[in-house]
Amino acid sequence: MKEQDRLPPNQHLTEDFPVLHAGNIPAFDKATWDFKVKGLVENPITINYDEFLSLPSTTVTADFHCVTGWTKYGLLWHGVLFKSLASIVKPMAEAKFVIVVAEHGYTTNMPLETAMNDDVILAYEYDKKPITPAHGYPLRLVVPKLYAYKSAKWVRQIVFTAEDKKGFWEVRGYSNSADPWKEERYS
Ligand SMILES: Nc1nc2c(c(=O)[nH]1)N[C@H]1C(S)=C(S)[C@@H](COP(=O)(O)O)O[C@H]1N2
Ligand SMILES: [Mo]
Repeated sequence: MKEQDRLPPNQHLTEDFPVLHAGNIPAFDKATWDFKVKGLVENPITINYDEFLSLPSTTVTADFHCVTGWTKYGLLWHGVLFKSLASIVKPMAEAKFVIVVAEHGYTTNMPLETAMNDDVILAYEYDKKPITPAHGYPLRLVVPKLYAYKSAKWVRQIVFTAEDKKGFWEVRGYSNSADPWKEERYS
């Protein structure tokens, strides 16, 4: 793809990697940290950080689009694909949405079908190093095809549901569908 074709409408390119979030960067205590996948799944799991790191992992290179207007090209993430996590927990037929729960009660939501996309990853490394705390260490979701408020930092739970439930920015007026190519910024 040509460079200019990679930029969604009314976005501008940034070289650095801005840090953007509500609230404070949460502390990480490996002794108490856990990760849960629950709701409408056959095999709910609660695992610790070492167990998460031992899951089959892969690398995703993807552009990143913030709804406030900046885009960064070619971010290199390493972690566990959402779809490989789904193959472990086995979503029930009734599961149609996922609610992503992060520290401090930040949440975001999307159709299960969207989360199952090949490039949706629960990442613990950025640029071949552990993600920095400001960018979501120890674990963040990355949903490259949607505006970055869907890419929750400091993730602790994934909940599979039958009904959609708007997350932190979605209830504050940002688009529920968040497609940068359709410029779905506000609802
Ligand atoms: N937990 C949490 N995750 C979050 C946010 C937040 O406020 N809290 N902000 C989102 C928004 S609006 C953006 S643009 C990206 C920014 O990611 P970055 O700080 O790594 O660039 O994080 C997203 N994930
Ligand atoms: Mo954002």
